[in-house]
Amino acid sequence: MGVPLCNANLQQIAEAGLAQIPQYDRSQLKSGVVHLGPSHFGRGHVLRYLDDIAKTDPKWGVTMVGLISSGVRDALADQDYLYTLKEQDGKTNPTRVIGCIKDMIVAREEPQKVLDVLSSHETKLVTMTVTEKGYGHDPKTGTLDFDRDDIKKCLNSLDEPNTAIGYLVAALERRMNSGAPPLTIISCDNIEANGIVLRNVVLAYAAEKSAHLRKYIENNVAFPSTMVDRIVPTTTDQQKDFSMAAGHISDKWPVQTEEFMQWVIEDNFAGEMPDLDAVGATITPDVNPFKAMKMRMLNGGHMAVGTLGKLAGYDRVHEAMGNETIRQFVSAFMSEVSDTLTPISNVDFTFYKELLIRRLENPALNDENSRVVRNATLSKIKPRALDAAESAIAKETSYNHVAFVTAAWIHYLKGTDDNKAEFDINDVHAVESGLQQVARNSNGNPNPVIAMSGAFSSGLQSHKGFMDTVTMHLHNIQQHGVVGAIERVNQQTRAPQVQMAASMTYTR
Ligand code: CS2
Repeated sequence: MGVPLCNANLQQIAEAGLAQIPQYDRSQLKSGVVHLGPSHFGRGHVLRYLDDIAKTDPKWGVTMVGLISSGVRDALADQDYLYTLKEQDGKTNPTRVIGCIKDMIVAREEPQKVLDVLSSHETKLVTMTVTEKGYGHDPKTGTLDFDRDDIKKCLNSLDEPNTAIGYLVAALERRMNSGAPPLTIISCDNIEANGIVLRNVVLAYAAEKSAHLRKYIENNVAFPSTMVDRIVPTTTDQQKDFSMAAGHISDKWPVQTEEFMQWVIEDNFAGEMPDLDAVGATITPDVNPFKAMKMRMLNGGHMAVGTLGKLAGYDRVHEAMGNETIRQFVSAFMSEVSDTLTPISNVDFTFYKELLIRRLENPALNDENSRVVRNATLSKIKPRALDAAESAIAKETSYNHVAFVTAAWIHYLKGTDDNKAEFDINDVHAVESGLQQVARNSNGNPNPVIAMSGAFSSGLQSHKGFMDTVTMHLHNIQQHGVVGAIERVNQQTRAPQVQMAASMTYTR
């Protein structure tokens, strides 16, 4: 057993050189921020920024709210809500104790307490990492999905919410009635136009309560859009056990991440805000170009390496990147999709690509291919690949690599790799809807999967060039295996000049 993580042991932890401890007096923390969703990403990214904020201003301490599961709360409650964050660049791997969580509540157990903190006048900022599903929206329209069971249930008992959106609206009503200060609610989930989606669903939900509440929200609450970036793999049980061993800090739920982090936030706030700019966030009038860049190059790159890697028999992202054929393809894929992007001043997409390749190669992250392609049918193939194909068609640039990833995804759905080993495709929708079976039966014809998946626009489905290219690649993958098929693509593409950027920035 190592040194148990708790307030009383912080000094000992620092003196033994085990981790950097909070450089502020935790007893002075107030709860200016409520964070919804104790996900790995939330704890590895948003809370890391807020921990820096707490150093200079203790009023921005955090109350963490989990909706259903009590797992993280149970783990952290025994350790005064402290946890360790390992920021692994592959060489030094510094560990930092994050101290900014003041309290943690599980909504299913203490719903009133959640409403109390969300409507407290001390709360000025809400941040959210509740995953795409947590918004209750229809991804096709970006508006509240009144047909969803959880939303229906919530709307049937407006004062006893059971969804993130229901809690927000119930709390905003209380804030309206008690004359609370304005509130900023920041979505930190990786969905397109996240601020707009959040505003849409909150306003639609509020309108079911009263037009007056809707108006109040329009006038007093801001929903900035954001681009968030940091690779935060899921902590494995092995890592948890390892952290409990002698010579370490005993932390029941540590988080491991990389050195790089980025948070671009739309300059759209209501009332008082922590100085996020001072701790490295970028505040900008328009986040959309940053979001598109990250979604298509990084998340699209993840989609590529995860799909191709798994088919080639690799479980880990860095292992797949260690295969030169796959690495060259991923690099060329990123270059191809960068041609579809709107230029951003001071940003060099080639430097950005080089940095991304280095991040994906980081062995210390040990990230899983199955994580980066998880639920691809519903939430990944469209924003990470097909949107780039549509832009490429419109701009008359190349879509060859995107078509290859599309074909590889169709093949991946079958759940058998090039060595004939079966694997779990980690895509609930594809399994439950029968799409996986359709892929297995379709014998080299991509059309049945494309038609059934719901991810392709009619324009893309009727684009002969794109569809023929997908069909050709699918044929090659089946015929030569994924690596053999990639070799054919790489031969047609000039060898990418990947010269690694030395620093963690990619600006000019
Ligand atoms: C990954 C992301 O699962 C995925 O879709 O691509 O979680 C990725 O690690 C983050 O967006 C990085 O910021």
